[in-house]
Amino acid sequence: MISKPEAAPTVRHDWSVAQAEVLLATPFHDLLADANAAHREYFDPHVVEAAILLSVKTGACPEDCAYCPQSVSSDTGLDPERLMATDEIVDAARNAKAASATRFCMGAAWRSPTDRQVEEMANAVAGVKALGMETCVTLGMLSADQAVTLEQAGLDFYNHNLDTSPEFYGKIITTRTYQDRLDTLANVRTTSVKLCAGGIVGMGESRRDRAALLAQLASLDPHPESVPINVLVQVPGTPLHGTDPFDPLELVRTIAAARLMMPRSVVRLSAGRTDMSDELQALCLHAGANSIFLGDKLLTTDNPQPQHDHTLLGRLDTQLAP
Ligand code: SAM
Ligand code: DTB
Ligand code: SF4
Repeated sequence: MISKPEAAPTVRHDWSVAQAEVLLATPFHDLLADANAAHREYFDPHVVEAAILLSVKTGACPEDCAYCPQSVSSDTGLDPERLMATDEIVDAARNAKAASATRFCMGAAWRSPTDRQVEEMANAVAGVKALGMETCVTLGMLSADQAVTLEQAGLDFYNHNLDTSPEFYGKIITTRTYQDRLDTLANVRTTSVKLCAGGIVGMGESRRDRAALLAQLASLDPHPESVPINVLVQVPGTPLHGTDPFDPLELVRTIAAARLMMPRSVVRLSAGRTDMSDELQALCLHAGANSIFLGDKLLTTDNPQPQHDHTLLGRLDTQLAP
């Protein structure tokens, strides 16, 4: 008989790395059954949330994140672009709303914004909010005062990822520490702005690293309201281009474990979908993912064509959140 580790659809903040690793190693069908049950306990499994991304300031980023095409340390031939004007950003949000997105996520390739840049982003947030959309920004490291400025503009979510385990982190980024990232999350938590925090898989990390990432995320109290799980998009010219291929079923396990460890959080199947089969994405949604980025572009890289996504969701009897 297969001995099955205890599934825990309850909300806990004391997951050890070893417990998370046991969860990831659960026999596949048991893990998926438990994750799907937890998903159904907290969410309608037929509904997926759709967010649309816009890169509002592109490239020339001083950080050395080895996965990122926008870093000055990468040689990707990307044309850097200055911060977009507020009305251009709001126009793009209007298009996103017409394309059925409920959340508009604005990303900037900054290490940490100046107060002036935060003021400009606060204006953009207010403009997007006025369209009746949820707003999310990802601007790099943020102080508590800057988080208050964004809160006052009506910001709903701040995205800042831990990316990987504390142990693997130093192989990926050297220009800011894991603690810097935790400090930004804590600064956002001094306000009512909700947290979107997750990571990337497929960077050559071990299963234990994925367990440690999930344990870190689950130790946040409350859990991040949104948990993006990105699969590395391998961009030529970035240091991680050429990383060994990643077993897609490890992605499914990671999503299932995220669902079980943070059962009330929205888990987003984020970057990397262009390289996934429809069947793999279906398995990820079955394992508890309930959000995607819609639109043919992420920040600088490709995302599936919207029509393809609509058709896939239809084939899965799944609707977009109203
Ligand atoms: N500069 C800000 C920061 O790093 O916090 C915000 C933008 S940054 C592009 C947002 C996130 O995108 C990163 O934390 C990382 O998780 C994800 N990301 C960037 N490049 C990626 C890639 N090639 N594949 C998968 N995810 C990626
Ligand atoms: C997140 O976790 N994934 C999004 C969003 N947050 C900002 C970004 C993915 C970026 C993929 C690489 C690119 O398009 O530049
Ligand atoms: Fe800069 Fe963000 Fe890319 Fe890192 S992930 S290089 S901080 S844009």
